[in-house]
Amino acid sequence: MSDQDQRYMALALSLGRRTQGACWPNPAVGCVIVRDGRIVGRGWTAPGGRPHAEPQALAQAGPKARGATAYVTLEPCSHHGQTPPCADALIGAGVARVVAALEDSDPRVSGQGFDRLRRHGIEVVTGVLADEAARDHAGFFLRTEQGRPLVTLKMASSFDGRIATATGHSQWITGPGARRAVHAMRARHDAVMVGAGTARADDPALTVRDMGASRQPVRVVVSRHLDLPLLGQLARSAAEVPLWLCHGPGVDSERVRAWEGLGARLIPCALRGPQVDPADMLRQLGAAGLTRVFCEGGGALAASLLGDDLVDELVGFTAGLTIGAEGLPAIGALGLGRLDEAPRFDLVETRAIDGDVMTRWCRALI
Ligand code: AOF
Ligand code: ZN
Repeated sequence: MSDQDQRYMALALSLGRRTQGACWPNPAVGCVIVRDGRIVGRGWTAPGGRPHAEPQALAQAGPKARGATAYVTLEPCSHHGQTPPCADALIGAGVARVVAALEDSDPRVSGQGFDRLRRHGIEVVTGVLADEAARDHAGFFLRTEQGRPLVTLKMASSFDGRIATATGHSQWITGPGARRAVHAMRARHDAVMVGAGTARADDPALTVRDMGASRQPVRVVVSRHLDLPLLGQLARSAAEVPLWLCHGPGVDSERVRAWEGLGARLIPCALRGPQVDPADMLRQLGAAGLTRVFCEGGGALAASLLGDDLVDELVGFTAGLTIGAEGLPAIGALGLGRLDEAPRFDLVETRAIDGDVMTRWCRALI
């Protein structure tokens, strides 16, 4: 694998990321077409998931695609869906070589896209920047292979890991720069999720603001009893921005009707103990098409996801203040006896944002 292949694949990956959060259940793929050392086409999966990346890059390249190399972050598709197979588009355009990062995990494709290209005499190289691509497409792979979306758990806390004082005062712990970074992260996920306690305490809108987002993430609220304020920000905006409510069995039918009347989608989930079962809930969100979920707390929901090993990425914003032991902890009880039972993550990024520090940690996925 040459340096040049890696450079063009890095560009294809960055193009693909442009629609992360806006094309679920499809993966956000990037494509670059290079002929004689010049980039002649760039494409990425369109918001909503179609058209796919390759036909857009090919359209830009026009006749220059003949004899060119196409760099794609995922195996070109081979199935007839709502659009014709991308493998056929590459063959038809006369591309000589396809460099892909990873094989597609969708059973309609997995390996058949590569086979088709090779059968038509196209040289196929795979595995270029595969680790980076696996991170970018992790939500898509988790959904197709395990039936659940990727979960990013975010917390904005004091130096001592608290998210509010004992009286519930929480605005604001981190500064405006960190809050802007949170909005940018929301935009790169298919859905933003909070527990009922946070929805009641903060009355959040959970929308992406001032980012020029092409699509708002779905708002997911987890509420065992569906006891959420019908006059809050979530209720007011339920007709415009999707609001999905995950609740337990036997909830009051009046509440169900009221929320449905406001435009919310109700998702009944199984219970585990007194709580909504996090694994069942994520399975249902996966079945509904979500590939990337950004969980913003609170402590009880965070603990239930962590306790079941359902968190793939942690994002922390830490502010330089201390709130003390009586403050509200960012993560509820995990009931651990030994440290080796604690879910552990690898540090992948640290950044100072104004006066706060952002850290990002990943579960090893590959
Ligand atoms: C590509 N390029 O840019 C994307 C691909 O529902 P459909 O027909 O649009 O197909 C969705 C599947 O296509 C999806 O599950 C994945 O296998 C592939 N996505 N493939 O060649 C793209 N987004
Ligand atoms: Zn395709």
